[in-house]
Amino acid sequence: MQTLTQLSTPEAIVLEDRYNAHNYHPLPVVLARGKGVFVWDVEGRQYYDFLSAYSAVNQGHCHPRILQSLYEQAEKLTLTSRAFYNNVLGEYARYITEYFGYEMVLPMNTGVEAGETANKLCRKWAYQVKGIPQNEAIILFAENNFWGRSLAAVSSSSDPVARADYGPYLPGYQLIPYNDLAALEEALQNPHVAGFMVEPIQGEAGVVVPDEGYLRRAYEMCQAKNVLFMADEVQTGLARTGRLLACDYEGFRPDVLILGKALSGGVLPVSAVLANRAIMGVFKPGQHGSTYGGNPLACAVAMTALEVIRDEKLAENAFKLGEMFRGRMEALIAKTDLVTLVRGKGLLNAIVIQDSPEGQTAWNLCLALKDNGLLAKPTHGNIIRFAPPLVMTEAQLLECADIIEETVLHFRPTDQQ
Ligand code: IF1
Repeated sequence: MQTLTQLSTPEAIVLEDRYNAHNYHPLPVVLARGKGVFVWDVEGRQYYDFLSAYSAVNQGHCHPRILQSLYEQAEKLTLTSRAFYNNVLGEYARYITEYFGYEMVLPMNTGVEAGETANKLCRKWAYQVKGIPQNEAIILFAENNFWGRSLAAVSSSSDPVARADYGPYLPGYQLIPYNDLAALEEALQNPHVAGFMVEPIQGEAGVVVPDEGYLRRAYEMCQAKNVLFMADEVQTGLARTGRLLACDYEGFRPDVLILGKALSGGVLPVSAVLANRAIMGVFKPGQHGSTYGGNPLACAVAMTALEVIRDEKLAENAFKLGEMFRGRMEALIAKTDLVTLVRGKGLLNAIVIQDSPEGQTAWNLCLALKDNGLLAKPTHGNIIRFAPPLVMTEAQLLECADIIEETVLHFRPTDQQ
C-alpha cells in the first residue's frame, strides 16, 4: 500500500474519486501540507489558501500554539463523554462564556450540530417559557440561508439542490426574504413564532451583506415579540468579518450565538451554542448531547484558538486587509468586464463574475488562479468567494491581489480547462 505522501496528483485524484462518495466536485489540486496562509500540493507546489477551509482556519493552517495545545492534551486525556466530569470542560465553559459575554455554553462538534442544538433549544424554550402550544412553534429562516446538511437544515433551506429527494421535510420552519424588515415584521405577527435564525452575512449564498442596521433592527423586532434572535456566526464569527462577531458591527448581543469552524482553528471539529441561563436552562439531563461534545481535547484546542484570535488581533487585521482587498478589487472592476461586483466585510469577500451560459467561467477562472498559485472556489456558479486566513500580512494580501488581477486581466472566457 503506497503511503499517501508518495501519491502523485493524478493518482490521489483517481483514488479519492474511486472510493469516496462524489458529494463534492473539488478543484483538481491535491494538498499535502499547510502552514499559515500557505498550502502545498503533493508535488510541492505552494499556494495561497483563499478559502481557509470555508473560514475554519482563520488562525492559519497548523497554528503552532493551537497544535501545541492539541499535543499536550492528547497525551493526557482526549475523551471522557459527559457521563463524567473532566478537568478541562468547566474551565473552557467559563473561558468561552466570559469571552463572548454569555452565562452558559452547550459544546458540540460541527456547525450543523450547533445549529440543530439552537433549533431544539428554541423549540423547548417556546413551549416551556414562551408558552407556545405544543408542536406549534415556528422558527423563521431567511431565503438562501445555509446552516449545514442535516435534515432540519435542508428542511429550512430554499436551495433546491440542497433539498432535492430528502423529503419528507421537518415542519415548523418559515422562510422570509433576507434583508427585508417588512417581511420579518409581518412574519412576527404570528404568536407561534419562537425564533429567527439568521447569518449576519449569507456565506454560501455568495457573501450577501445586508443593509446596515438590518441585523440590529431585526433583533429589536424579535425582542419586542419575545422571539429569540439566533445568530449563525459559524462562518462570519471569530474575527472573519473584521470584528469578533459580525453582529458586533451593530452593537447588540444575539439571544443565541452559534459558533463553529475556526473555534478550533481547523484542527478538529468544535462548535458551541451560547445563551443566558433563562434560555439555556430549559435543557435538563438526558434531553440533548453528543459523545464528543465538550471533550477535553476540543476544549483545550478551542481555548487556545480563541486566545490566538485575541493575541494576534485577527479581527483588526481582517478589517484592515479587507478594506485593502475590496479597494484592489474595485480598481480591477474598472479595468475588466469579467468581474462585475465585489462585496464583503473584513476578509469574507466575494467577486461576481460576468456569467457564461454554461456557468463555467468562474470555475475556469479558479483553475487559472490555481495555476498562478492561489486557491479559491466558486459558490453558486458565477460567484468566487475570497477568504484567506486572517493571519495574512499586508504584503501577502497585496501579492494575492496582484495574482487575482493578473489572472483576471489575462483570462480569456473561452479558456476551457
Ligand atoms: C458544505 C460555506 C457552505 C455555514 C454556516 C453552519 C454551517 C456552515 C453559516 C455548518 C458550513 C460549510 C459546509 C460545507 C461548505 C461550507 C459552506 F458557506 F462555508 F462555504 F456550504 F455554505 N452555518 N459551511 O457556512 O457547519 O456542519 O459544515 O461544520 O457542506 O459543503 P458544518
